[in-house]
Amino acid sequence: MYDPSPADKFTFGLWTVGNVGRDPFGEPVRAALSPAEIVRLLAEVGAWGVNFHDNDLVPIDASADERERIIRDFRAALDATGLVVPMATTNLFTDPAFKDGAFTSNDARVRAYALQKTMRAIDLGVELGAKTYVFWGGREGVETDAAKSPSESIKRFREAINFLCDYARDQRYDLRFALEPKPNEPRGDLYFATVGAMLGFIGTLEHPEMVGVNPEMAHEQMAGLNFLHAVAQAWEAGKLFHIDLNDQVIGRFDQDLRFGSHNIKSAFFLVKYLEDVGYDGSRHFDAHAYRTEDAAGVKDFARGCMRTYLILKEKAQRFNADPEIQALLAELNAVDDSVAPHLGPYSAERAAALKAAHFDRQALGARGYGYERLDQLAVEIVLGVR
Ligand code: DIG
Ligand code: MN
Ligand code: MN
Repeated sequence: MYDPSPADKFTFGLWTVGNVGRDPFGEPVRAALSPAEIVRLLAEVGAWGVNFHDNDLVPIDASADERERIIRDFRAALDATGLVVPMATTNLFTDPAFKDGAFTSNDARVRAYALQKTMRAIDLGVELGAKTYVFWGGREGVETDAAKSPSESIKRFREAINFLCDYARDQRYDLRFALEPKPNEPRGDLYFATVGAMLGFIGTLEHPEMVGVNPEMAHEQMAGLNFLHAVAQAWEAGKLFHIDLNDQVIGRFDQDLRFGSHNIKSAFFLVKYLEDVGYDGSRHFDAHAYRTEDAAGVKDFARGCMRTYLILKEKAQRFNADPEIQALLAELNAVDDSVAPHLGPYSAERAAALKAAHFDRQALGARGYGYERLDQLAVEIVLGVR
């Protein structure tokens, strides 16, 4: 009942189930897998698609022959398993050249190299079928604001995205860009820290219609924000082009935990929202297994992400079909006949009538909303007793 199918559009990046368990205080604990081995692993656990950074697939120093072999083997694995490549992105954060950022580096040579690397990575992503291109500015930030003006950095980032939008248009690529925010890590502070900051930025671009956001659950939660509200604002603005699902303990470094493994209630309301509004993009799990896990544990991780999503999807259906919950919501959202004429688009008549209307403020303040009952019912849905 909770087994994934291609219709669920579950995807994983090569770097997720390929994570070797290195952390700032420890060496790798798992063997590295080839891209083809990762594709076969994802097919075995029931994923629909696989995403990649350029250098997850082709190492930055690979020769032309190695590059050709790697891509051939990757394609063969895709063909053999039926997995697709919905999203691609550029690694602009691992190589030391990017230690002061990529598009916002103070070194103009680095900014130019980052554009070159990204154009080549876009070509590769499109060649393998990607329709969404993610930009996560992992090094676009500072440890000290003595280094550069934040507004100068915004200008540099805008120039880069405008240039690359024009490149994709020039190449006639069927591609949309999804900007992924994060408040900090690996830099002390990252520019464009939240979904809201990215939405504000997109409006300043030359081609805003081809640029949206890729919200990540752990990143908004690191900033102490309600991830659902960020996703809903992106969706409402027509800018939810992709989504990175995982989990996070608030106030910690980016843990990229298995989806639903910590904030189950947040995960429930997020899944409910995505399903209620009919989001039809990838459900991408940008997460990785605990460092304690072996190869079998990595599959447990991947299966757990998808299974929890499907369980919560079914619970959202139960919430939407629950007579008591729906009766409470209908009552809460009912509009009293006495106030209905006052609501709606502006007109001079409506404004005059509204200004003259009488409101019993004490009565408005005295009423109860019944949210304790409503939330208890939601919790009981999540707990599986309704
Ligand atoms: C980190 O959350 C970033 C990188 O994993 C990748 O560039 C992007 C795409 O999911 N998320
Ligand atoms: Mn993350
Ligand atoms: Mn991410």
